[in-house]
Amino acid sequence: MLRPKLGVFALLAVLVADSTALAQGDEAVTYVLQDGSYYMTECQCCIFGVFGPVVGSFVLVREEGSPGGKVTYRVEDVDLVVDDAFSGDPRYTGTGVYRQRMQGLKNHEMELFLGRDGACCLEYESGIVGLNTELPALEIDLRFDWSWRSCKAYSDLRIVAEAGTPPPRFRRGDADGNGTLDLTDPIFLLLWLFVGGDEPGCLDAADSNRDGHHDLSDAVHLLLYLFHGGSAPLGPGPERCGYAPRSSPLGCGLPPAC
Ligand SMILES: [Ca+2]
Ligand SMILES: [Ca+2]
Repeated sequence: MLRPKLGVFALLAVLVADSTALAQGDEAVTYVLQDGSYYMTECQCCIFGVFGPVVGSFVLVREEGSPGGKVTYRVEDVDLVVDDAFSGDPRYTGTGVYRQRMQGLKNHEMELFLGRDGACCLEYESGIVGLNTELPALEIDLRFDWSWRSCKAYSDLRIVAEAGTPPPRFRRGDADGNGTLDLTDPIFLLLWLFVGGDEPGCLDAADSNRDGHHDLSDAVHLLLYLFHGGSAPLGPGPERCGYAPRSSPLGCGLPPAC
């Protein structure tokens, strides 16, 4: 497993861009993670770990009247998925705070309160780090220290983000796009594949076994999951709408109800 010196990353917070592109007043601006974002866990005596690119989005909402030359943003709707099938493509959701100091010594900091797969809550912090350029692409490294038995352990989250439109969210396996997984989904798939039925609006969602194409095995996979205790569709899973952990050539032209 790749194990870079994480202490270095904690010092590498850089904010690039034009401050006018960030949220003003109560305006909410969606930020989308870009290439270079990743998530990693490390543990001095553990045999497990997670390392992978991370995708997703969050929303910045500027708060008025921030004291001390700081500009404070609420970080809302954090929704991140790590591309790490070994540990089940873990998903992190939550909220946080982001602060900039634009006068005197320029610096910034971010705190995120994240839950993994619906659990609550891990506190990731960047600490106060130098802000050596202007806005709006956001690059910042956050860290969460924890322990496992007598081992020191930590998780690092590197966020590289720009304002933009997030990728579509869906539930994998929701072939008919009605927002839930049930018997109608394998039926929809079978009708499409073999009887000339309607094509799924979100082809990636219809690839229930995430092998990159559609065939009978997708319908069988869904039936086994729904009625025979089979494995759940991989990220984004069937429970909540979310992002696919990696881009798919299938695409999702018409995101389903979420
Ligand atoms: Ca459905
Ligand atoms: Ca498939």
